[in-house]
Amino acid sequence: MPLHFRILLGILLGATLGWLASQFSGGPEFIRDWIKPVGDIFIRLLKLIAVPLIFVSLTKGISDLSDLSTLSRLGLRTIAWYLATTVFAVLLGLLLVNFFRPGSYVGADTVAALAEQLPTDSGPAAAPPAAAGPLDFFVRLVPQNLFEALSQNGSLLQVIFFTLFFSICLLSIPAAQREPVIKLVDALNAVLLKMVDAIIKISPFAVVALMAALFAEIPDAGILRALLSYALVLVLGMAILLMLYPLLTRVFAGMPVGRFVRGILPAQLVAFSTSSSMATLPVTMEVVEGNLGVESEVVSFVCPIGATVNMDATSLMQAIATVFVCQVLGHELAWNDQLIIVLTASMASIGAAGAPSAGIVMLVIVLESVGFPSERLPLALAMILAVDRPLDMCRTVVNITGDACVAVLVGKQRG
Ligand code: DAS
Repeated sequence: MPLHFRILLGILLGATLGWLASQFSGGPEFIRDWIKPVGDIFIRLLKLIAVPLIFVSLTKGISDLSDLSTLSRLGLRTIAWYLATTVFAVLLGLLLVNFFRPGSYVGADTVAALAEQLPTDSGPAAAPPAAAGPLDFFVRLVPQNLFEALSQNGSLLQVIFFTLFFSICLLSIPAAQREPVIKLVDALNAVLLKMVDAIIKISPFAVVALMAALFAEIPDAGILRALLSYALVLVLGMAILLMLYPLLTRVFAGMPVGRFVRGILPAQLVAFSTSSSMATLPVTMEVVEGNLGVESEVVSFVCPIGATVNMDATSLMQAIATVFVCQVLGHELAWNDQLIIVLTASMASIGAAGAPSAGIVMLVIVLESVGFPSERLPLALAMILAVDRPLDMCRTVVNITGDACVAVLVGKQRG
């Protein structure tokens, strides 16, 4: 049975189990003590893999540029377009989730029930240190201890700062010297993708546990209403992105909108059915070169990097999901927390692998970057996972469309 059907089955089974448990005394406690730990283990595995995955996939993405001159010729333009569309997607997500406030569809009684179980000393928006100066954020960006940055209390941004610093210096040493490092990074990337694959394979079981814990705790219809509104806000954001790409290729590359929309369709269908940008990559490259007329040198450079580091819909989802779960828990995020989301969601989507549910792997990191209490991560993940299957299929379609759009833009501008 395909993974997405197993996950859907897990959602239904978990929700039923949780609801049944909530009807009997001692039921929620049974779920908490004997079922929920499976979900907790799944979340710990996600947190375990996220940081090394970011370091290796980002290093691989940059070191694939072969040397600094390629970085300047094709790479900078490609990275500029990738970053521009990714940051736009995050800002769009924050605009939509703060405007429509899907998390407010949860009844006040549910929010109260959830909030009272929150640890009082660690709300999502943990206050910055009182002595924080105006540039403190940039000072703290530089990790003073790599292993501390990689550890639990380090920050994602410090890991990314080190990775970018490491990768650019890697490109600046002679090719013969850096070859062994690049081979090692390639191998590590392959191993980590296998680990992500293994973690995602156990996700149906984790989904049962997470959904059971969710519905044992708050089996009221309010959460369903909130989840539906969350999904609609995300779909609206993805629709806007899908309208943006043909406009960009029309304005900056003179490509007729119809040619782009029809040309990319075969890859979109594969993306929808596989939920994986990586699995779709061969088809994306074929249609970008064959239907959209981009030179093969540009296609073979821009598309593979795009499939791993350019995931606009995933960064859109992470921005919306992070603010949504904080809304459900009745906690507003200050503007500087939302600024941190722009950075971490953009970078987390770069580190996410182009695999099914990869966006969920990084969501844990974005939530922690705004001080979201670890104890409530299972609840947050359960809510997002409940509706993530069909949304992941849509996200993958948007991700590969964004990759194709940038390939057309970079290819046309090469002249
Ligand atoms: N399924 C991912 C992809 O392949 C998208 C995601 O998980 O957000 O693009």
